[in-house]
Amino acid sequence: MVEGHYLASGFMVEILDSTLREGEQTAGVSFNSDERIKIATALSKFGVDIIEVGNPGVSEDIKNSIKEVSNLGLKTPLLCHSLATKENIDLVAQMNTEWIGLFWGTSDISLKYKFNMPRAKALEKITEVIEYASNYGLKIRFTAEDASRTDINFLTKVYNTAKAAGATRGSIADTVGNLTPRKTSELVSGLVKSTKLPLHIHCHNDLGLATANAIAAYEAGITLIDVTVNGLGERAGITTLDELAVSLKKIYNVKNGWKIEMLPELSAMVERYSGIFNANHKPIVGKNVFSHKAGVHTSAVLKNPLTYEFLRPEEFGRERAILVDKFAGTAAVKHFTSKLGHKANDAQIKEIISQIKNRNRKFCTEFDVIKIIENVLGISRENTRNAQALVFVTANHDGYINDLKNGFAKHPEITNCLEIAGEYDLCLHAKTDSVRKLNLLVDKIRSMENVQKTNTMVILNG
Ligand code: HCA
Ligand code: CU
Repeated sequence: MVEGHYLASGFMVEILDSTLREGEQTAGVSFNSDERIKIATALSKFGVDIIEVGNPGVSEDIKNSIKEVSNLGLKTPLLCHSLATKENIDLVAQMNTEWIGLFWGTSDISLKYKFNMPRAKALEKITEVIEYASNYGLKIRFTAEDASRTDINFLTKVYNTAKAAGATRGSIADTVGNLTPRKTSELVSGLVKSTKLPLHIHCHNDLGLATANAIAAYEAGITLIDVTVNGLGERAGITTLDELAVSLKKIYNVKNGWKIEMLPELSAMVERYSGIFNANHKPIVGKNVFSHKAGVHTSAVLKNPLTYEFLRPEEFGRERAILVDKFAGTAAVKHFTSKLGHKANDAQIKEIISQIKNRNRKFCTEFDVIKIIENVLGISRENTRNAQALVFVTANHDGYINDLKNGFAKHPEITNCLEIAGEYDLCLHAKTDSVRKLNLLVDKIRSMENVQKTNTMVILNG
């Protein structure tokens, strides 16, 4: 079980990223060559230890893209996934990757319903394909598929058979996501003792436990953990790169040189290429995860962010937000008012809070708050003929950026539209002659077809 000393030991562990293999098995996802190259390059820069690039046997375009990625000469070793067939192994051997990942279902359910094969026959098959692949000089990761539902004695035999046939590493696949942290811990520590192969783990997220199980495997001495960016994969996906890497760094103090500051950018890139977007409260990269809302929280965070933050936004190139709406208290409203460049006395702050709390609308937006503050303070922006904002926009998919740009260009109140790199695709400059019009314009942009998400910053002086 979990040993206390592991918690502080910071021992290193490897990460294999499978966004380009498991990730592309997500419903509705297909990467093109250019996207594969960009994802692989970014993963290598981030510092994963192995990149699983796909199975060249799936389609001609995947085969060609794998070749292109392998021709990049990245410093990170590449692995091709392969069925346990000679044809597929022959194909992988042409891809010029260091690793091949072979897999065979070992649970009784797999043996009976997928292969109709007794255990002894499965061991023969595993030996045969591993020997065949080692003739090509490939490093072999052998995965016991559905390992987490495989009889433990047989599973041990499987890995030892794989080792005897020439496998370099073994992998424990929790193919249907039935493990728990405690079961993972017992399974991994048992297998680390009973097999001679360095072991990997591949945790599916059917119960939302994929990251917790991967962490339990780390504590129990696993050599490598499989992940995907944004947790993509079959059904509910697998362990998420950002959550795993940041947990290992922050809780276990591991010494791996992962560039965690790249995570938001990597996540945004994969969101765009996959068309699968994260929830706003997705850990680490979600839009809201460095925002503080309730009065009790914001007043404490303004004194010291440590009060309600374990992770610091600066570590990821992100910013903390102090939100102001009906939950806000004195500290947040004072903070916001002074950010606007205004001074307010206690009575005015009280009045502002009261108006915010008693607004008879479902939401109180930043624009509404500005309006209330300026009304209470007797400052009128309504007639300044100068209400401006920067609106950052992410398109649903790369292909829609131009359509959006063309749409925005027709809009006289959008005075500039720039394509930008990173989480957002476009930055718009919007200029109107009243806050009300600006508010309407931003609402319109938000509801436009192919706009995935927006972030609006009101220009205070300019
Ligand atoms: C699959 C199943 C797999 C294989 C893992 C591996 C699993 O989609 O082929 O080969 O390491 O979860 O068991 O992803
Ligand atoms: Cu899988």
